[in-house]
Amino acid sequence: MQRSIYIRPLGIYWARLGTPESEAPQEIWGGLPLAGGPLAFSALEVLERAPGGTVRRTIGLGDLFERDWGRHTLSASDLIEEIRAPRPRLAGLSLDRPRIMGIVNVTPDSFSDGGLHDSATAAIAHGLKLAEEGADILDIGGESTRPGSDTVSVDDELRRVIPVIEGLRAKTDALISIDTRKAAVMRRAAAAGADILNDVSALTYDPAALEVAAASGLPVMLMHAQGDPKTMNDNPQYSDVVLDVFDFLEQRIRACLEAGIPKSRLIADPGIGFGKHLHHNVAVLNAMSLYHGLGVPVLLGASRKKLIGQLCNVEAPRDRVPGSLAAALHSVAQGIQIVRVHDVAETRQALAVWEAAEAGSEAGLA
Ligand code: YH5
Repeated sequence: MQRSIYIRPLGIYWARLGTPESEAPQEIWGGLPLAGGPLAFSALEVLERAPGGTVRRTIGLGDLFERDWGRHTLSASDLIEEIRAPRPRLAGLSLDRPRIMGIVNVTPDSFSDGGLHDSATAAIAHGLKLAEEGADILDIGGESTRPGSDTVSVDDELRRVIPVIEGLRAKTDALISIDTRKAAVMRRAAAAGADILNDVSALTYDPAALEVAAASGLPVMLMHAQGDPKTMNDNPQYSDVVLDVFDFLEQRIRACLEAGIPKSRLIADPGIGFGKHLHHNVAVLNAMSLYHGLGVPVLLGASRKKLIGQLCNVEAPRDRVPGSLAAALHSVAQGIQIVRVHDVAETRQALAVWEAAEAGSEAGLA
């Protein structure tokens, strides 16, 4: 079932009273808290699929309840509730402030750093450095899913990632996620101490993945992609990319619920760069707050990706850090809970200054 109406929080502003640790109830005038985080929203964009294209209207919060939405399956308060409800902890990590996931590539063709971290020792050292710089989660990936890349065998992927997970598990308290589409890698990574499964195919690539993920008891990051990495950016097609991505993620959340993975263990990610041209990526970035309507924490991974290069005319991924920071801050200002980045120290600095300026206090993230 595809829904015909979607709502997106707008008018998002800093509303936290007191410090992140304080238990004081939030009292917000003129808005509602956004996913239990430090932000609130005061208006809504209502998006409706229509024969001639999506119709978008901006309304005040009060208008939503006054209007008759009778022919729609979900009531206004149900829609709002998904956006408003605080998100539960993720593998023990509270999500009431933005969190940083640091990327640890263990691929010889590592796209963004020229394969500097292709040996386990180097990858472990890199992961520890990112943890020290303030990464809350370390994302270990042994299969390059860069556009155009070939698949990797299960054995090769296991040889790359398992020693790194074991090495990091022994040396850091940071959460460890495994970036894989393969059920066998998920199972072995969980046994080696991984805390989170991160699947760029949202558990669709490997027929066994849904069951293995459910049995692992671990949280799962579900990312949208259109097509396989090899060909995905050749000719992506959408009716409305922002809403099509929402529908896909909503369906995958439903599949997880049916397989016994509760919503409290799910994270949604619109998948920047995965089967999307520049205008698709920009549309998704622009509409990031829509995905709070899925009722789960939202993650963004735009770090050093091609869209940054296209927007800024920068060829080398390592020179795309400032643009990556802008994408991260834009998303965090829309209430996105986790940013997946290569440059942890830089991201942490940007977030600390953003938060201090928003809060008007020095007691921020740093
Ligand atoms: C993601 O967005 N991405 S692997 C091309 C680049 C730079 C980086 C230089 N795994 C995501 O990081 N998992 C990857 O051009 C991911 N979300 C989640 N959840 C691709 C990648 C990259 C690709």
